[in-house]
Amino acid sequence: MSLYQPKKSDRFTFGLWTVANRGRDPFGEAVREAVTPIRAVQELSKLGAYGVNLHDNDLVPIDAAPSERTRIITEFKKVLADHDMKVPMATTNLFYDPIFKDGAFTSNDAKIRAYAVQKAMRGIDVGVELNAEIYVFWGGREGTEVESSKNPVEALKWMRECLNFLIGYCKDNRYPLKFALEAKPNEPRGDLYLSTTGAMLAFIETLDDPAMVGVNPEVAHETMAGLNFVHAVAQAIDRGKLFHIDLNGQKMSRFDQDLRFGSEDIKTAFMLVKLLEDSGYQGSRHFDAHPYRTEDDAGVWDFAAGCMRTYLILKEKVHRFNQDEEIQAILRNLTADPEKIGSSLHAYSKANATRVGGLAIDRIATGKRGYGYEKLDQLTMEIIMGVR
Ligand code: DIG
Ligand code: MN
Ligand code: MN
Repeated sequence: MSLYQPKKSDRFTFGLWTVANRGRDPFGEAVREAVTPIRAVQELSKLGAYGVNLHDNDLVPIDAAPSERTRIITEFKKVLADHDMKVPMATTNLFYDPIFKDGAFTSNDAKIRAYAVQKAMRGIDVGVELNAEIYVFWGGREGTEVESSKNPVEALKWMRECLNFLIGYCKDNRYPLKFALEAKPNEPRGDLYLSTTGAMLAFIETLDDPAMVGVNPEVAHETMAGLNFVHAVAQAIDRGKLFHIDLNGQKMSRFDQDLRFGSEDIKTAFMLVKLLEDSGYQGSRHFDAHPYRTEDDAGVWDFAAGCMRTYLILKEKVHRFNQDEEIQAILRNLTADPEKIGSSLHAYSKANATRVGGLAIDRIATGKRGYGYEKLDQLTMEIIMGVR
């Protein structure tokens, strides 16, 4: 087996909507036939994926009769079992249907908020039936174009009450799900509420059961806003809230491109894989991306294979980085603290205050220190470029 051949233990997953993407965009018609959920399971299993994820309507049409719903889910569960594929994450499509055009959980219309909660309850039922562990909420329509249309504080209260209602629904039914909130700064709305992972982390603490709720950061979404995605993920890890992640590629300050993982900023992709692997992240390596509009059916599977292969190549480079003695010696020297000054900052005490307050630190000499970052970054780049 090749070093870069995906294995089930790598926990690579794809949304059904990724390989089923037909290449439609705001300026062009679909260019590919849709890949059915069953074919997605079959083909992704062949490529070595661990599982697929889905919005409710990726599998069950929004107007399906209960008998049709049952038939579809039963058939899908069999295909999953036949191909040893899991459904670690599920979510609700609260953004495609016209009813949500001014929001779902933050709609001005209580009937629409109620319909969104009803649809999410049914979606949660499907997710639990498929043994999902994580339920993602991405508020694609939770935002504004006309700021005067909605009091933003009221909108956040509506978002909170809908999520609290669904937390209650899961607890009442003893569903073992955890929620993961996904931020995005804009698109398809002019501005989206709770636009960054950091904003979501603060919002989670205002919910009825914060422990049940984490985040699902997406590479493209923080990058669109010009933010450092690795730092966003680090903050989630620091809070024990990285419940899921959406991996893809993105050029800074553009529309949401959802490109193949690693296809753009390779250094960020490397540092992200390093953070996930070094931190011991145990969740899905989930790709929320889609093939270029230029691609035919063969290109769809090139896309899927490329996402996983790039992750594994970068994972092997992280191992090289961590084993590279020259790099590790530089890193050790950077944090060297022979006088154990750092330990005095771990917690306040009169003794530590006396010690820290009494330290004679030569500001001028210390300010002259060179950090050797040019060499460190060159060595890092040489690992990424494959010459170390
Ligand atoms: C878009 O980035 C969103 C939707 O595709 C879905 O709700 C979520 C799941 O990863 N990501
Ligand atoms: Mn996206
Ligand atoms: Mn996403």
